[in-house]
Amino acid sequence: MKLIGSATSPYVRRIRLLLADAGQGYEFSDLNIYGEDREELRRQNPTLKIPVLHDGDEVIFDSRVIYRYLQDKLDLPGINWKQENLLTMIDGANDSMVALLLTQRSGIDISEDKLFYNLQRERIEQTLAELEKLVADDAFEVWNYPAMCLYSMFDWGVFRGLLDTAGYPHLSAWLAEQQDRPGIHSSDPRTAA
Ligand SMILES: N[C@@H](CCC(=O)N[C@@H](CS)C(=O)NCC(=O)O)C(=O)O
Repeated sequence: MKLIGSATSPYVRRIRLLLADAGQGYEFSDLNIYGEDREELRRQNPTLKIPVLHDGDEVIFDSRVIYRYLQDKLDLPGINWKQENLLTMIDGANDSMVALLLTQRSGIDISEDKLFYNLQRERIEQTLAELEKLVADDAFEVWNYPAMCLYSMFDWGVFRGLLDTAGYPHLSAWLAEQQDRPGIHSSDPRTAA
């Protein structure tokens, strides 16, 4: 198995955590998707996004689909409808944070009172407030795929300076409790930056 990604991507990290937890070995291709490895990304995925998983002749795009593929292949637990909604919330916050980061990197001031930035900020705040409540209610007690996605998203938001841990005491405490889970340290975006 080969995972095409980058050492800092939260969508790639969730799959790295999953593979580590399942004890599945794999080759990791760490691309600079906005720089020198752009051509390789074009060859890998027409949507120009990571992660991409290669397994023999199969090439799978998108972390959510990769999970479904690995679930079948490695006999992992299924995701129920409630958990699908958790993934949608986590992805909503994560996509908006990626959009804000790329806007910021384009030299645009994202603190301006503009519709697009306001909508992203509102989505991030709303989903994170809901996730904070769910963590307080022990909805993420089990270290499963939604928990790995939550960990990767929240830790990445903090790493990129888009989230303030002080506003999310339950999430922050939950994050600290997961430090010894398989793959957490080796996939830390801070060690790659
Ligand atoms: N829905 C996709 C999202 C993946 C995604 O947005 N990945 C980011 C890296 S963190 C990316 O490739 N961004 C490239 C771009 O937006 O141009 C998934 O779950 O795999």
